[in-house]
Amino acid sequence: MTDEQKPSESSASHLQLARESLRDLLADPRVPVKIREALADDYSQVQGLLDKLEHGHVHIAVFGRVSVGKSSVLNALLGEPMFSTSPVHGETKKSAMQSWEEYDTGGVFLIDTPGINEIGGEAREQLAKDVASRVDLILFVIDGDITDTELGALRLLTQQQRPLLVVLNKSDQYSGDDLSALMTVIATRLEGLVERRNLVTVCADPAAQTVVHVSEDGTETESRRAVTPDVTELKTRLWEILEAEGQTLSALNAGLFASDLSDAVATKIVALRKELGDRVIRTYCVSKGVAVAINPVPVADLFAAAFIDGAMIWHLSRLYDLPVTRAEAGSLVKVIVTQAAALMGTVWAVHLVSSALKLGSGGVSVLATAGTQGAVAYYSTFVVGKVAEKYLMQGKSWGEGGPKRVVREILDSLDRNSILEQAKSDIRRKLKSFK
Ligand SMILES: Nc1nc2c(ncn2[C@@H]2O[C@H](COP(=O)(O)OP(=O)(O)OP(=O)(O)O)[C@@H](O)[C@H]2O)c(=O)[nH]1
Ligand SMILES: [Mg+2]
Repeated sequence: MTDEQKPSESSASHLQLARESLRDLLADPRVPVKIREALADDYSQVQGLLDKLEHGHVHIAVFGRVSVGKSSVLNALLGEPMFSTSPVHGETKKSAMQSWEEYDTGGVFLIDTPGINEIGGEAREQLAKDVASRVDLILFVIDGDITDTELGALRLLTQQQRPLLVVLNKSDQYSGDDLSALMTVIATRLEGLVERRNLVTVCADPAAQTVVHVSEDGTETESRRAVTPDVTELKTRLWEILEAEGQTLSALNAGLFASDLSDAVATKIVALRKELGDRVIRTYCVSKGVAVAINPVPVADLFAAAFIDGAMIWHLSRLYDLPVTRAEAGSLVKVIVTQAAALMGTVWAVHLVSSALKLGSGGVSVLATAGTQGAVAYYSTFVVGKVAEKYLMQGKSWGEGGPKRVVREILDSLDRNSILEQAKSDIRRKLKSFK
């Protein structure tokens, strides 16, 4: 194994890992459809990069304002009009790819993209990131002095650590002197951003020239003569880069992509667990609230409460891949409830008073107090759920301050009144659905 092969192999194994973990997540039925779709996109990108790595493919994409001649530049490189061009802005609507056969070792692909004008700052930023994270080399096409918008986009793209060439197209529109003056200005603006040797001029689709013929009798006729495109400077620089870095380009890119991706997926998983956890907690809160509201026996209320809380923790622990037994879940409930009871005496007291009220009276007052008691039960399950979630998030640990600190932090972070309001409306809705 030579040293040059190493980066490509470690990128490949990174990607392989990323692919496997994504595939597992995609197969997990607990993952909601939306997130699964988002992961499916990542998955197909990883798959694409793996294929690319395996075959040593290099992807080169054009980027730039509408009508600067992006598609024309690619056609000139290909020597064939493979991409559609037009004087009308916005001709290219979506990305498309063609193999560049001229580069003998093969495996080099040219990718056309739509112009960047039509989209706003944030969308442009996203597009820049997407393009740059997938391709190995960027051709940033301009057709005159570089604008502020272009400089902004260019800055975003150069952050991505990919080789980038700035291609000044339509050189036929300038006289020799004007062109060199223009190049000097552009090179100055690009200082610190793009190396001078990575700024090239081309004329991808020059306008036809008018030729005047003077015949022997002095009559003049005009004809139009097609001018051949010239992309030599670009081709030369591209080949230099491909010769020097060829295979490692895609390996480097894949490595960067894999590390970005694992961060992105980790963030998604955390968010996903949080979202699912919230849903689990709320479901149990409603069950307990309803059970307590409709159950006329207070002792049974409390029994149902502990049972439901235990089931919730059992369910949450599976979500966090740190499964607990029923017994462990039960003792966790005890720990949390003891701490919470000490810290929020009043609510617990209300719960008990309310239970007592329900026992002592009948008829209308049963209904009136049942709702309140249900809401309090809902709230207590909410607290237990949030505390248990924190314990699981910390890898089944209370951390330094023990359970007391965690319970206090959760209690401080909750807006009790709005949760009680939520509880009442959730319980009311559920009770209506029974009728
Ligand atoms: N004079 C001159 N015109 C050119 C040159 N290259 C492209 N054009 C013209 O510029 C216009 C736009 O070219 P396209 O290649 O479609 O530009 P694009 O950047 O792909 O445009 P969108 O896909 O709309 O973003 C066409 O009319 C081309 O003929 C050139 O080197 N010189
Ligand atoms: Mg185009």
